[in-house]
Amino acid sequence: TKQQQQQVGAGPCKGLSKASQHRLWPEIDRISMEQLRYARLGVGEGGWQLFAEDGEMKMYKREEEVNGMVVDPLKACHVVRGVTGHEMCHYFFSPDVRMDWETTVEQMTVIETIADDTLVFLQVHKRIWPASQRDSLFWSHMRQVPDHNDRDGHDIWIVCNHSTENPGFPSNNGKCVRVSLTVCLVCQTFIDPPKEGVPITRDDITCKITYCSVVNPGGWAPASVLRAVYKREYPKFLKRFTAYVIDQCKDKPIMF
Ligand code: 18C
Repeated sequence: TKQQQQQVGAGPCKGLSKASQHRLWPEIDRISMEQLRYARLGVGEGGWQLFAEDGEMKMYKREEEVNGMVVDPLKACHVVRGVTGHEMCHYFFSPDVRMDWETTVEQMTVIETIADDTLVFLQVHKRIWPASQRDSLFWSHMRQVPDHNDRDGHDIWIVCNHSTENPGFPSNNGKCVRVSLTVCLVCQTFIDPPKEGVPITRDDITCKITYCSVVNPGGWAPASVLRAVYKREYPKFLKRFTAYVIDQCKDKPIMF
């Protein structure tokens, strides 16, 4: 029964998302958990090459092409102090703050609210000369998952974004070429052992993040321009986004 389902939960999901009744749910659940496993694999194997580094931020890519289009998978690792994984994921997911940190987007619309933790976005991206302008349509799902390797029971938070289709918003009608994307942000919170009777402060918190992304440009774009955009935009995004979250959180109570 529905009640039993809610009690036992479904798979690795702690509670059952309201999105579980939706036609996209099997795909959302499967891709999110696949992305979680993929994010947690190291970069030691699989031919990852380091292409950008800044303090504790490290970005790796694998050069890949599909039908002559660059689709280089990216994997980035970073350590951010003073914020939790829940906070990181909250600001990455929330449409309310998207335009405050996202610099590749010209226009953002939530076209469907599947549940509080699951939305469908349509985004029009900034145009890069000489290529056509791009847009993207994707579901975005946020979830807390238990970390079985962590005795202290610190959970992992994930946001997964994955392209989808919607008959009301067909691709390539008009000026934009639709990109397809699979992106995930996986965050783990570490807390320094608190001293007796002393409350945990932001100085005791460290967040380890992994960001993975594969974007297919959806139509021809010059490989050299694309790789140059990639090399500039991903480090810019991760630095700007993490600084934004630190700044937003600093005077707020900790959201564990
Ligand atoms: O993950 C990020 N943001 C999320 C919320 O917005 C979401 C979005 C993913 C963006 C996918 C990229 C879409 C293509 C955009 C076109 C490029 C615009 C650049 C404008 C520069 C001023 O998951 C953070 C995203 C971080 C930045 C991503 C850069 C990706 C570059 C890939 C290029 C592929 C498109 C090719 C366009 C033609 C270029 C010659």
